[in-house]
Amino acid sequence: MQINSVFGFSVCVLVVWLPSSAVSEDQFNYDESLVPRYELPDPLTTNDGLSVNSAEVWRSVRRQEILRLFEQHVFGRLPRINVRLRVRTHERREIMDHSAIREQQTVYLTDDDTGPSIDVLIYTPTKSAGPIPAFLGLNFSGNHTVDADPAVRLPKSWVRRNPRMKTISNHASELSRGLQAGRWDVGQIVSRGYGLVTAYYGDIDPDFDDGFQNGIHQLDPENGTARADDAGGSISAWAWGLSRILDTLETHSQIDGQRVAVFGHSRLGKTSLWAGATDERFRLVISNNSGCGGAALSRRRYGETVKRINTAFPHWFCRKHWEYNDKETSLPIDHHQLLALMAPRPVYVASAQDDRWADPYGEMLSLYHAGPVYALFGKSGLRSSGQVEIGKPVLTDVGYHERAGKHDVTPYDWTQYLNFADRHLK
Ligand code: GTR
Repeated sequence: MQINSVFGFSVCVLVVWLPSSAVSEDQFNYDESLVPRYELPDPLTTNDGLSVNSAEVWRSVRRQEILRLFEQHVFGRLPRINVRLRVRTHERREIMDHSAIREQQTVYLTDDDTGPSIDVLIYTPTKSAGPIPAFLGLNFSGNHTVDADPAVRLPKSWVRRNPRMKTISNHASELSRGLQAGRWDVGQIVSRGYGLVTAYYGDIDPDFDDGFQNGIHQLDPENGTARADDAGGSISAWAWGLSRILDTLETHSQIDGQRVAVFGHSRLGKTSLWAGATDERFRLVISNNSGCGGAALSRRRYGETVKRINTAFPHWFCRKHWEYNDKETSLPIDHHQLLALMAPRPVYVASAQDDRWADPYGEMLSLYHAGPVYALFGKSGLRSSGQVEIGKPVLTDVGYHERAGKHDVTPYDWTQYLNFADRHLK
């Protein structure tokens, strides 16, 4: 498949959001006319060069191959940790004028309360006829940043020092209560009949390069041995954690564990995609502004590049992924195949217009090129590879929108996810 830039003009937007490490923007390309010509690996040709022409062959052969290629060359394997989960509920109370129930639980990963554990925050509508579908997503700064109520527990695990989060040490601050509530539209989600489940990603694996010693890595039998090239990085650890939370939702009294959508923003959008790929129990998968290493096509080298992401965040991917710094064309996969791993389940990709760093058009093209795999199942992907109008969502068996504004999660985004979920989960 030969792909050329579709624009004859230059798009020069240099407003990017680079929270974690300063970088000079002019090293990166934001000009569509300078996107290199590239050829995407065909999702429907096996490693041996055979054409895949049935859903059956996709499932039994090609899907396994692509999953393995992502394990070997991008994210690394999920940790091989066997756990017996224990759930303790600390709170179950009606909130929001009795319209919703909030639960706080701790999921213990060992028999000992002092071992690694994940605090989970759950919202469900007070009134529902039978088990309901739910969204599950990790949060960046602690459950207390999602909900300002002082009854919400502060994380005990490491948090990033961040003036915006009002933290001056690596401990959660009381002052950061509710600071990210705007990203979690609990009112809208619950009033439309869905549950919302979230947990702090640092409870699973603190987001810094510590040589994989902390979080759930403490439980990894491979820990202490020479690190394999395909050993999973933090994204694999976070994805593993999402699956463990899903395990607990399968026995939740109000949530239907068979209708859980996995959601994530930015690095956690890369994570929701990897969780959706590795765990087919997730019935719907949502990537919000996931960019490089998530929905975006690496070969486009638009905005963030493989080299930049591996350099700034060496712990996110497997070691083998570093070999593709400035060598994207040598990757045996590209990220349209990650999206194809969701098929035939519905997948939604959302971009933001000012989020050039994440390559909005590359995210959309990636979804478009996953289409042939959906077609094998008689499902429709995106119908055109042309740019989608800002603020005009496209909903088929996959969903896409580009919202005006910056890298973020807004009530507008949630409205689209709910509309999509109404079609596919209700
Ligand atoms: C950026 C990173 C992006 C994105 C973002 C985030 O610094 O370059 O890939 O993941 O962080 O997760 O906040």
